Amino acid sequence: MFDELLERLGLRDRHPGVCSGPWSDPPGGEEIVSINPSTGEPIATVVGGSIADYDAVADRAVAAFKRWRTLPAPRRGEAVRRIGQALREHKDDLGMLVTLEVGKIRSEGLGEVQEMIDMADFAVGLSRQLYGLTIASERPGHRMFEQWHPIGPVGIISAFNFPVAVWSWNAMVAAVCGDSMVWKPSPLAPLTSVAVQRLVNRAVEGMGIDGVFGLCVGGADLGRRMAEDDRLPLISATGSVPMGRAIAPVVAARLGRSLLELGGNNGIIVSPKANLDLALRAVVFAAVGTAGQRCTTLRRLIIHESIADGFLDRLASAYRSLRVGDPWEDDVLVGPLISEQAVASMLDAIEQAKAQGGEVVCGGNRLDRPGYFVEPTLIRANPGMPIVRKETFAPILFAMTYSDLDEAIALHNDVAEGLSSAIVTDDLREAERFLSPEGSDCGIANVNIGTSGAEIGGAFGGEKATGGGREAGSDAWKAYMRRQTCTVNFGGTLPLAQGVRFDL
Ligand code: UN1
Repeated sequence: MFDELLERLGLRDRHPGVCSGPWSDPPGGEEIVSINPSTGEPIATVVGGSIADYDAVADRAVAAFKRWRTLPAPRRGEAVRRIGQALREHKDDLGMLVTLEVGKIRSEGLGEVQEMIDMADFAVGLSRQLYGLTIASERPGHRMFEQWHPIGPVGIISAFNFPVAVWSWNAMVAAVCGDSMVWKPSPLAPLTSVAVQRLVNRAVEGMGIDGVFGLCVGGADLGRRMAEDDRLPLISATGSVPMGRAIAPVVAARLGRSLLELGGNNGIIVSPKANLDLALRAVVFAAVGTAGQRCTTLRRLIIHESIADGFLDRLASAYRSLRVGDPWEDDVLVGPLISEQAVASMLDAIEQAKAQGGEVVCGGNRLDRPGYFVEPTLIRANPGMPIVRKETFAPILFAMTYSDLDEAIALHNDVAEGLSSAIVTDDLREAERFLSPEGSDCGIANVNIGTSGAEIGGAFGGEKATGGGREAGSDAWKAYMRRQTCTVNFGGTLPLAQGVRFDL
């Protein structure tokens, strides 16, 4: 079944992972084995790029940029429209490949591709809406305005958990903005990136835009090279906080721009005025969806003391009823973790939680079967436990109680990251307080929904250790362009701003 899937997507074993129009075959980097996390067995090998291969892709991105930036944005939108169409046509297969390579359940694998399609549609519309402002000049006979120009080749570093959607957040927007790009996908998900690159190549064939969409599969050394590379004025990186801490200073040292979307330690406040049926569903999806491997995954439940015991009982029975297993099976809601290392770090975090006084309410174990399966785990904790402040990329939910809303908000904000947040309440004043300047300090703040599963139309990202970047919708496109403020004097004199006189 899987062999046919790979064949339909044109993926062969030892597939090259370097492309900027034509594939480099074979590239000179390390061989990266794609592992099926549901079995622990290899699916296929992708040959990554050496630094020299990367340099060639980046050079081609520079050359392509010089042409691409002169093409009118709506015509660049046409290339993106074709890519969206190709994704529609291959949604089923690509979604299945996501399931196979990173273990997302079937509907989430398909959802990931739908997110790419939505991004393409959004970017096509955006290609006619890259608006600048006209500004009232204080000088007579002058017109002042701003315009947005393409910034240059963009480096895109993506993570395993949204192996292709996060590329599309960046690539679809960067493309209509007039930027070329070099993509370094996660070495844990090389096959999906190769499959996407093949679809892109075919979609834009004949448009003469080779080099606009570049791919170079590789590891951290390649990421470092990209961060140092003056040819890439913008590095957009999604991944862990330590990854961001490694990349950002290197980009900053060359005064480049970085757009960071890093970790989260996301919380939800469940008020005594909540609809608890809704709260239960919101909490379970946010905490265990994608096996707890979203940057927006719910990691901290902050629940009012008056309802905590009853709610946690219901939550524990919901956890026990979840089917964990092969992600392509229909009734499975929780697939595997991505790797052996991910399992080890989850089990280690559970041990630390116990040692620090946490009480495991349910879960806590690895499943006794091949692959990287674990039980979603609910732990009663207190806010003083150091492990609660650490993002463990696994389905562990720490439950803590509060007595008044201000205390809950303070507790909620008392972590390094500031990505996503939510409150469940039917009380308007509580909800608005959570959304006020004294409320959640996160880039995403929700009422009566969970922390994960954002739509692409909004700007996505977070504050503090999450890195401050915004991707996808709203005006996130501005990060992919350079702003130019222009003043034109159409009078015959030269009045100066601020009333300065400089008479010759
Ligand atoms: C991530 O995990 O890096 O809001 C992104 C969500 C998804 C994106 C998560 N749309 O959960």
